[in-house]
Amino acid sequence: MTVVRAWSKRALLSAILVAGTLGSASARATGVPSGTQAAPDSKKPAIVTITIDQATFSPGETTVHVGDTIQFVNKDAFDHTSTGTHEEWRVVMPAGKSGKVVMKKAGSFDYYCEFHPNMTGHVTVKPASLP
Ligand SMILES: [Cu+2]
Repeated sequence: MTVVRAWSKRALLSAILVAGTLGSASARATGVPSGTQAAPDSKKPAIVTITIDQATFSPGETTVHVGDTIQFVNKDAFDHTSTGTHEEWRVVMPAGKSGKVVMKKAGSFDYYCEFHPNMTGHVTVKPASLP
């Protein structure tokens, strides 16, 4: 009786040790990939498209991050510009063409078209570190 009881205790102990080893190994395996992937993805610059159709910027309200590019695609048969209200940028889009601007400063910016001053839009530029 005492011999059997001693063996079963040892078997139980080794089962706990195996379970403990497996547990820590799987935790380590899942921890490494998520830590190395998350950081570069969140800082990758993006290209955001704003379409101009029938003398309207769409969407009229856009949020990007510092370093992102805004591409204005002019679908109209006449020229437009995207000009910052305080001349932070100026992009000319001939009929059917597109133009790009890289957002370098964080802030809140209104813009308009120099040929059609009632065409307006707004861009919020967040610091690159913020989500
Ligand atoms: Cu215009």
